[in-house]
Amino acid sequence: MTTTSRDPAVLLDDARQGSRVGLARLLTMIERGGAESLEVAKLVYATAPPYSVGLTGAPGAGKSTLTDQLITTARRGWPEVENGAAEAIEQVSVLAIDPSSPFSGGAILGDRIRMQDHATDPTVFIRSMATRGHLGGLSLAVPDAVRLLGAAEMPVVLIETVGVGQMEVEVASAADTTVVVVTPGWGDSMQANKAGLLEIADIFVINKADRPGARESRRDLEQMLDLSQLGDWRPPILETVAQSGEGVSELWRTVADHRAHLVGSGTLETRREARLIEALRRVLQARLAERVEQVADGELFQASVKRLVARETDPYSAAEALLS
Ligand SMILES: Nc1nc2c(ncn2[C@@H]2O[C@H](COP(=O)(O)OP(=O)(O)OP(=O)(O)O)[C@@H](O)[C@H]2O)c(=O)[nH]1
Ligand SMILES: [Mg+2]
Repeated sequence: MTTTSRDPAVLLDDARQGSRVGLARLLTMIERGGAESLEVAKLVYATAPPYSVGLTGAPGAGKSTLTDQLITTARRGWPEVENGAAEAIEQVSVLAIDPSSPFSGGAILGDRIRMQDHATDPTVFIRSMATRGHLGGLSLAVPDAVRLLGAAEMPVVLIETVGVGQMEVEVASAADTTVVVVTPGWGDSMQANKAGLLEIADIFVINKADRPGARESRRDLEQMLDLSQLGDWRPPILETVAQSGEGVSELWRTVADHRAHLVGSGTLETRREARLIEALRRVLQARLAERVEQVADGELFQASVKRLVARETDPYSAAEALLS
């Protein structure tokens, strides 16, 4: 299928009919920001979001290897769980987020993502993503991208974020189910705690469970959970060996459990509403920041500065005057 249009509505139609080129183009528009991305946003926020699963954790914890395994498992569908029926999943998409990299669209795919097995699978869509000009940065670009994938009729989106900074926490917590990946060893779970990952975790995975120290990690995590304020869902702690696939079906089943829990308790809706509120606040903040820059470039601003220097006004009164 050849997609030559730059019209987001046409591209989205193409994407719905399976055009990867159309989908990739729309994602690039979102990354770049600008007028086109606003057109994309208008389209994608008019459709229901897909189910999103975030995987986050320290560099090298095995997130990509695990994601790779989860693609295969997820394609088998949602398993039947308590309060949740089995459901087919026709397509799975993956967003690999790298906040530190200005490149995207494949540049990092080679070394950072170990999902080559799926590269030619038409039911799997994999894309790495970084910000370029998106207003509000990744914390807005990623939710937009997730909505886009949903609008393109992908029911499940896996989001891998590299690193453990504030941005990663924000991106990871924008998923419906957040999986925090740690590796055996006391340091890792402490790190996760310090980085604020404990608060956002719905599920813990101790990956590389083939290495010594998994039991100690589990104990540390249990202790930390005992000390934290938990709601009606206590994050389960699972062990996986991503390389061999051990524990991956169990992990997917636990994601399905969490999903059924969110749906059953009504929390899915309230969480999604909270994220929309957050998105709206971020856009407002970014817009107001732009407005401040515009005002600061203007003549009235210069005049205010002169009056300040001449001790004829104070910054507060001057700001009030500039705003009105
Ligand atoms: N022993 C062992 N090694 C693993 C396991 N899972 C992944 N690895 C290895 O750990 C290394 C890092 O795996 P990745 O999947 O790239 O880790 P990542 O968390 O995606 O890394 P970044 O994206 O760079 O943060 C690779 O060499 C994997 O083969 C596991 O369960 N056991
Ligand atoms: Mg990775």
